[in-house]
Amino acid sequence: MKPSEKPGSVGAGLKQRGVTRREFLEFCTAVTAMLALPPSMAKVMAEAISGARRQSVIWLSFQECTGCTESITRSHSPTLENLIFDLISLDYHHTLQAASGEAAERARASAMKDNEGRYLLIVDGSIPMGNPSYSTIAGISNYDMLVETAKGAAAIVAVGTCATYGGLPKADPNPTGAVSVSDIVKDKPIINVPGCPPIPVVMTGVLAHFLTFGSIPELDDLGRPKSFYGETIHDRCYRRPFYDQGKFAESFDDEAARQGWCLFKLGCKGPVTYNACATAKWNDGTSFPIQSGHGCIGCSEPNFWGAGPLYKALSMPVSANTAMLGGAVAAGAAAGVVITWHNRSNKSAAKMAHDKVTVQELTREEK
Ligand code: FSX
Repeated sequence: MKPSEKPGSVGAGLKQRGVTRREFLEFCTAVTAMLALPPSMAKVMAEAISGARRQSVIWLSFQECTGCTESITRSHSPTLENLIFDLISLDYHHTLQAASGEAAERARASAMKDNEGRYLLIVDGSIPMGNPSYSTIAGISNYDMLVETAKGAAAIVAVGTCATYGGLPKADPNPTGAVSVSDIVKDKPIINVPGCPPIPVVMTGVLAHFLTFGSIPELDDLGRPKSFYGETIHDRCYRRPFYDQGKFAESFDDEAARQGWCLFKLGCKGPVTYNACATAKWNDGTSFPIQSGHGCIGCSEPNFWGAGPLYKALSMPVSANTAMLGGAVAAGAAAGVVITWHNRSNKSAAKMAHDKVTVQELTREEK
């Protein structure tokens, strides 16, 4: 009997639900494309996943707004339904599970016992260290629940900026003493999937990678998967040609904004924000904030909320181009080109080294 035919395997479950091999292969092709893997990996992924047992997943939610769960329910490739029913066994999730109270806690305890060392722990929300009673579940503090559940996990996925860096709860003055998952757990592989909330297909793509390879994807120095966080929003933004030409909207309702010019001067944080919004987009690939007329607010970067005003331009181009554009459009365009050249050379060097470019570095170069 092939592994994919064994009772309890994902393959057997797919067959039972009437999913054909061809359909599953198509699904795997979409996922490999999303993960920037070679097309040949689709077959490997199909074999690996269908022969495996459904992955036990425990999802803990701490100090957060439930935006991350809201977001994952919008996943289109794979859909949440695919994941829950076909690929994983979501053994604990406050918002999505049917069980409540003691039954829910029993489900967490038995998933931990039955899958010791093998289950995947997903965490959204930050952990309050100021006082254990600031946030509790079933009378257990967030800290205690995290430490207890992390112990037997194979790996941890911190989803959302709250879990990855502290996020909104950690914003000054950080009244609860909020910290991130990696501030507490030091002895487990942690994949950071920041964003407030994160892009749905990025969350599910990370899960699909783990299911296929049984390992975590290649991460950058902030623990983020390089396949999704390797480039800035600015690098892939469709308004980028306007930036390069020095064409900027000055207000949200001016003619330049109507023409779709660059939103940099209105505070767009795209140049220093690493995420896949411009390519993966949202709502089944429909759009992303910049496409709907608002600059990127940098929600997937550390210190989001504490990094400065949302509507103030990042650095020099505001004053440089204001002066130059006042005199001549051509001069403004030239400024854009020069700035772009500096930023690009910085970024390509950083990319080669898999380093990050910071606001400070861009500011320094552009002065
Ligand atoms: Fe935080 Fe997520 Fe922002 Fe909200 O769970 S990342 S506040 S979208 O909900 O944690």
